[in-house]
Amino acid sequence: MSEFVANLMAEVKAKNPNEKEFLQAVEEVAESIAIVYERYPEYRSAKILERIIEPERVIMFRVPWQDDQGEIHINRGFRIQMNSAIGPYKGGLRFHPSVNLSILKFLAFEQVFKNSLTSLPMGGAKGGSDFDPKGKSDNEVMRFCQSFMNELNRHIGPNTDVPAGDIGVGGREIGFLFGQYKKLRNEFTGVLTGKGLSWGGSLIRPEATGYGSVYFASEMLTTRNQTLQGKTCLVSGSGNVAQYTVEKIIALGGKVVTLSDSSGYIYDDQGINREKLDFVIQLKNIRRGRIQEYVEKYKNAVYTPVNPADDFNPLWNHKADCAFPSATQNEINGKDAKNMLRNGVYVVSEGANMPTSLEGVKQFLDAGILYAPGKAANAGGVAVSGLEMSQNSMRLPWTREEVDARLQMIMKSIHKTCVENADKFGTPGNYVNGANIGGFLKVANAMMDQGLL
Ligand code: NDP
Ligand code: 2IT
Repeated sequence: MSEFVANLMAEVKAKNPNEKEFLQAVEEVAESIAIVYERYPEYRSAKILERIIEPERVIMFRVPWQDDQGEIHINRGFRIQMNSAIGPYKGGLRFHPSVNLSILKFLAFEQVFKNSLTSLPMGGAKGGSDFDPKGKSDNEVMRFCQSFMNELNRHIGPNTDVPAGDIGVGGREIGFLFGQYKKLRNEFTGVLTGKGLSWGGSLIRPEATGYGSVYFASEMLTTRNQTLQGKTCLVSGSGNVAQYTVEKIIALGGKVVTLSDSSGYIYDDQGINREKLDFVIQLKNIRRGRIQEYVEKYKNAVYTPVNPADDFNPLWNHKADCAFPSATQNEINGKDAKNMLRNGVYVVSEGANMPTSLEGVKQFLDAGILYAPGKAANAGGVAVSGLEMSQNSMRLPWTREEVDARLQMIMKSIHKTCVENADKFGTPGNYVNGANIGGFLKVANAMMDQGLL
């Protein structure tokens, strides 16, 4: 660790004790920005990174709601408005019992760089609640979303802050949130993305993160004159990102052998084909069941429960060429990374945000594999959110083909930005530096132009 990073981290740690995910995200970026500061001392004296680390605004609020039996529950709601240098705040909402300030600050911090990489005018934000949608009825989820929006509505708007989905927030939740915003404000505007198609949503938004992550992997493979055709792929998660990652890998001729949820994973040596994927989509999105049910239907597949307290995750210990972690943060630790490399994995495209621990990242970088950090590889989701905002402003929907073509163009351009910046700053092939520096420079220049804020 350089002296600059050590000093910076000591300060950030003192100010934000116990925020381990946030500290992890900052440390990973700081290592890259140290290189920029050396070459361009004007950013250092303007303390651009130090300013980006401090959120512009943190909003924390009470979310009371009543369950179907009439019992009252109180959850905590958050919105972290991290940076608005290049556009309105933009980023998802996460509903999961693990949600806390550290997790949302890490996500909002990452979002600043990711949104900048898309080349669209979007600042960075994240929000959510420790509410657990699992096992709740549609009516309970609706009452929760309405209560959440009762407070959030006063902090957001189509030109101020535009939330979207993340873990636990999909089309159903965005619908309830949008309905309540419209009722409270008496405005039909593009205040949220991921909306339904008949009320302002964009084609390809549900697919965008997964498709984008696979497009990014294909771009990385192109640098070695290869394609996904015939490649064996490990995918984790079984939610929105994982589902469309599998769909695109199948379409490009790859073979997916794993999927997971927070209880365990399935390994299907014959590969997850279109029919099996449809079963998973029905299982997870409609019946809201567990991935374990996959092996009751497809007898050749094996289910293994996973205990997050164990020192490695067996999902990452299978022979494969590519890995698409698409569940949650820190799902790949140092030991998992070692297992992956030993099993032949040489392409990692992060659909999830920060799925790899710092130790794991170091191993991927040292091994010189094609490793794309989440802020580059999963930027397709927010990019198509940006395209949804454009369509809302124009009041004109684009076709599926048009949005998909733009998504592909954006993923190509992010890849190019990463490669060029990695080269320019003396670390060729290092997509972590490439993404961090590429995302940083645009925000930094906007902040320099706009004065000390
Ligand atoms: P979903 O809620 O649709 O799915 C999440 C999946 O991850 C589920 O299979 C879930 O299992 C699993 N999961 C969640 N928490 C944990 C945990 N603590 N341990 C193990 N597994 C877990 O969310 P998304 O697919 O939208 O999000 C997945 C990842 O992608 C997240 O990191 C998110 O931040 C990131 N992302 C999402 C984008 C989007 O557009 N939706 C855009 C960019 C990144 P279970 O069913 O058991 O909860
Ligand atoms: O992490 C992410 O980029 C998202 N959850 C999507 C954010 C968005 O505004 O579409």
